[in-house]
Amino acid sequence: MSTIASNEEKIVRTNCRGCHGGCGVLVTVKNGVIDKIEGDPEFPTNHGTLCSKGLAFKQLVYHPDRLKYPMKRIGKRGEGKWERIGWDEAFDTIGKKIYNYKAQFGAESIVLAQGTSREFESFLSRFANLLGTPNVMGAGYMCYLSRVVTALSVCGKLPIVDYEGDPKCVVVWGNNVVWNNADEYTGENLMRVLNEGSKLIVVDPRLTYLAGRADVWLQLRPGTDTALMLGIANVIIQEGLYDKEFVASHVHGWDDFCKRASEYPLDKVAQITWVPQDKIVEAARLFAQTKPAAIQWGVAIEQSINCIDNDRMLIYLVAMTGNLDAKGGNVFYTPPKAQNIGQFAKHDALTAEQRAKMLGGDIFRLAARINVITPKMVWNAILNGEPYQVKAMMIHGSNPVVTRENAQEVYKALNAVEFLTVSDFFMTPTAELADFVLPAATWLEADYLGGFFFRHGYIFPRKKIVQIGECKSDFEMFHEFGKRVGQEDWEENVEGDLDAILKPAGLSWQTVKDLPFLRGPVNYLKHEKKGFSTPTKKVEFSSTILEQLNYDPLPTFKEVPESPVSRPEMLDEYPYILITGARTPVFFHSEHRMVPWLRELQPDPIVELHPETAAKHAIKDGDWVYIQSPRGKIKQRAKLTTGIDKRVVAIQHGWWFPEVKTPDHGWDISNSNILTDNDPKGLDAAMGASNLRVLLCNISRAEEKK
Ligand SMILES: Nc1nc2c(c(=O)[nH]1)N[C@H]1C(S)=C(S)[C@@H](COP(=O)(O)OP(=O)(O)OC[C@H]3O[C@@H](n4cnc5c(=O)[nH]c(N)nc54)[C@H](O)[C@@H]3O)O[C@H]1N2
Ligand SMILES: Nc1nc2c(c(=O)[nH]1)N[C@H]1C(S)=C(S)[C@@H](COP(=O)(O)OP(=O)(O)OC[C@H]3O[C@@H](n4cnc5c(=O)[nH]c(N)nc54)[C@H](O)[C@@H]3O)O[C@H]1N2
Ligand code: SF4
Ligand SMILES: [Mo]
Repeated sequence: MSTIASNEEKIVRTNCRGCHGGCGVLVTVKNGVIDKIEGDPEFPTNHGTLCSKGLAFKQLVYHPDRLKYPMKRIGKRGEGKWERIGWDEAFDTIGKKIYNYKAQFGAESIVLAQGTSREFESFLSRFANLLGTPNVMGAGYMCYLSRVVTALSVCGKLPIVDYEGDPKCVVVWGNNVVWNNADEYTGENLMRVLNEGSKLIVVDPRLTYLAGRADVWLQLRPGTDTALMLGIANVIIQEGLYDKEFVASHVHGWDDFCKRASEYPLDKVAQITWVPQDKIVEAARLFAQTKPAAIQWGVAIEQSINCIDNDRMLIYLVAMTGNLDAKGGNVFYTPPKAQNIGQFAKHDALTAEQRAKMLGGDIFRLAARINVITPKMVWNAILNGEPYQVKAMMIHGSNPVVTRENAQEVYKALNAVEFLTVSDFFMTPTAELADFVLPAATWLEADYLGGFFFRHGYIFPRKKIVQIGECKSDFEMFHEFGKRVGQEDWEENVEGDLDAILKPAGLSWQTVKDLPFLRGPVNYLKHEKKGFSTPTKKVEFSSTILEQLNYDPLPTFKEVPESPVSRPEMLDEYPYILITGARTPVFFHSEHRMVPWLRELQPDPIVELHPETAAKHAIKDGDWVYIQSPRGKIKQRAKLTTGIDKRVVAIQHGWWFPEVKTPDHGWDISNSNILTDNDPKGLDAAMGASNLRVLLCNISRAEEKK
């Protein structure tokens, strides 16, 4: 371990990126070593609060198992035999391989892959675009980018809850922001408005902390959100509670939308969703009659065949009640005048000819508009050569063997791909399959402009504090790979690239590096002057873009492919509805299982069961339980709770066991994605989103421990 040498004790003000990021921190550095990470009381997004992951991050930085230098595989795939190499050899060999694959098979034969939004996303996309591959695989097909492209299509931009504007009613729909601090949000801001008296409506099949303190909790049948949203819209329309002025001036397709909503009367919606009619009415009235009101949502409703219809229905509910871009509603923040991600990533550099080769681009046509592909298409291309052979994959910051649906197929495909590189902090089950493993720097080990692509209007400059081994930032890796394959657009060094991002604002890295944050101006109701950035300049309740792409211009509810209603014949064998992946505060997806302070808080994967359901199978609290779907079987440990319906089972995602020292690291023991499916017929037709949340399962008591 090497660190920047120093004898003094100093406190560095920076911001954390242990998850999606955005919490201001004060890092105490003693003799060049990080001693303590604390919340920054003066930071606008977290006001001194910090989560367990931020507090424990120094244990990740200095973990003895960190990857510290580049390595080349010397044995067979998955055998765990590695040889240390230098960066020059790594860049040279990988650069040459990529160059040759492009020359021989076309750039599309190379897939760039990443996980949830990492800071290097723009660098990775820039490398891909300049290389000429349209194939960048992330999580956007079922998470966040679905929100972005849907909003882009129906109202011009993704609207964010304006906590600063003090909403008086917040709807938290399938989201747990107080634990997850996802994307542009920190839960602390929701807590403030609630503590100041804001009303709360929660839509969640589980009794979360927020559901427990809600004025109205709608405990719906998982996967039926679209029906509930249409039902609520129908009540608001029938009772005349919508903003008539806004609708008259700023809505396209209102009449058609009202007709569609009228197909969801209360009795039908209650039957589909399990939510009693009076509760639906109560929620609709409270939301529509309290001003201002906002809707806070996240990924649970996107991991569904109804993905984009769920996203747009919530935008419509905000818009029809006059809360779109209104103070305290869901608003369009203006970022500082830096380059946006599309500009820096040089999306324009990808030729139409190459773009047309995007895997699944002709199938998931809305996703293709923002260069999002769905993993199933990549596995098909690797395993069956359809529509062409994918030869190489470069994975940065993702652990698809654990985090992507149908994990057995993912494992098979990553074993089969001809050339694989993985950049990570640790040797994950995915990294074990690589030809080259690259040691990545964490947020404490690199300079960067944090959050510049989020929609909260902030940029958080973040300075390098320590150097661990030979770790390099992914920014530097892409910069260097770019140069090695002859891309001329990169600046002299990464600092030059950051300068280029800041140039439109007349700033540079040196001028911003000591600032806690930059922020664009906050102003509301911009549509009153210039309308919305859609083809009709209105909020499109009937979407002209979706119509053009040959999808239903109006939202509709579809049963998820594996539910008691769509597959009643399965119920004998798989009687329960399974939801997967509700977050736990101490882990981020498949990360952090090796961090002692965090693992101590949660040593085992947890399956939530209603006590009566558990009793039927002779399962007691704390027992290991098998959970089985048509794809496979895993085990997790029972937690009995009356906060879940008797017909529903909830498991955690992201589990592998770093303490298992064989190269498989127990990736298939408790991995939720052994159970999930990726059959293209069940994916959202516009986005390619998979039904990670809702499927059918059975349970039984497992005798052994892990
Ligand atoms: N069943 C089920 N599966 C799910 C979900 C679910 O709800 N249910 N949720 C899904 C969602 S929403 C998402 S976004 C995906 C996330 O999927 P992933 O992004 O693949 O998940 P992570 O485990 O966060 O990240 C994988 C790896 O990135 C490494 N890493 C972290 N930061 C960096 C970095 O800066 N550089 C590099 N090189 N490596 C880094 C970590 O060490 C970790 O091994 O999971 C999805 N999977
Ligand atoms: N600590 C921590 N923070 C994280 C992450 C993490 O892994 N750990 N992951 C990050 C990522 S990439 C993401 S996408 C976000 C996700 O953050 P959120 O969007 O908040 O998602 P979840 O916590 O997965 O799910 C929220 C709630 O959805 C409920 N739910 C499940 N199925 C349904 C359904 O069918 N309908 C409705 N209405 N609700 C349902 C669950 O019970 C759960 O309480 O969190 C981010 N932040
Ligand atoms: S919520 Fe995320 S950014 Fe904030 S302290 Fe925790 S890990 Fe860091
Ligand atoms: Mo996500």
